[in-house]
Amino acid sequence: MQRRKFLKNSTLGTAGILSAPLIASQASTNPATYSLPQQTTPIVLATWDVANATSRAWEVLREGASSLDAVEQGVMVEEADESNQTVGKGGRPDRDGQVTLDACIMDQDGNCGSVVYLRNVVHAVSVARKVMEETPHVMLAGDGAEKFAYEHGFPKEELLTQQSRKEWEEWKKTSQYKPIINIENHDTIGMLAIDHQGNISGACTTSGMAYKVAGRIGDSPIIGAGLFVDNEVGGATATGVGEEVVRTVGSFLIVELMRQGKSPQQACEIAVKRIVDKNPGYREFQVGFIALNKKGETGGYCIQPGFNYRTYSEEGHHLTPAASYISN
Ligand code: SD4
Repeated sequence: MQRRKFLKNSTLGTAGILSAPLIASQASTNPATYSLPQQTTPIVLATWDVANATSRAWEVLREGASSLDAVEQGVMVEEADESNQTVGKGGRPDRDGQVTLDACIMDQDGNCGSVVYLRNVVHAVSVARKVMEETPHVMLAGDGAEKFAYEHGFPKEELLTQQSRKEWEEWKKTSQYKPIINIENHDTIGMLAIDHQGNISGACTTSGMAYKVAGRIGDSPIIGAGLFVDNEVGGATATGVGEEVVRTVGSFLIVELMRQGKSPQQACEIAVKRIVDKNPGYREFQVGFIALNKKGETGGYCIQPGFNYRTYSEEGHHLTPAASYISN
């Protein structure tokens, strides 16, 4: 914020002294000017078709609250929705029948918080926010994260629903006791928003890969991999096979590409191609990214067809089918 104010002031400050063409040429060559938003119309976008979540985030933004409040409250909708079996309550368990949640959140000042392997607490994203705001740490895991959640008033709750238990019991009959890596099994919610002040925040929350090996952590709670925000540039978040996203530090990569002048769409495409180029097995799994820049431009791209993302702005609600590396 400080830096943005400084840049803004210095641009305005020089306007009276310098001739207009010189200002224009500075604007096109100085990457720092990228941080000056053309507009601060609020917008929210999220991985997959999560209309209830983006509607909630939009309501929060419209009331004038921060993008941080919007992304937290938006993804909480999916955490509470038992019918979404890849997030929060109702999430599919690991191969031993335990539902374990991973989540992270990042604000406009670069503050971030994360929880991994959290059990018995529905709103992992809110625990992550508490880690960010009330501890000097970024990440809490397992029993420590759970204890921290109770200490901060979060209720203990059974996360394994009858439906997810039934499916897990079916899976055990035929499985080779391996985690499933398929392309249908992805509805992790990653959400990015800009508020009226032009500030960007993001959140990402998941129950991880269904029937994973107990203890496995994916990309979703890893800052830089499943989510990254730099308020001078933009934000990005991921869904899909977390191992592949971690290997490329995908969300950080996208934000850095945007810093270098790529559009959110171009940056997502380059990050997916990086995964494809480094991975002969890319036809076997899905990875998708969405991104947002300071101007409110958005983008999304994935390996396999079938990925889409929801946006909500003053223009209304849109479901955008993302282009993919492998065509239909
Ligand atoms: C993970 N990225 O744990 C998550 C999985 C996912 O919908 O996207 N699920 O690897």
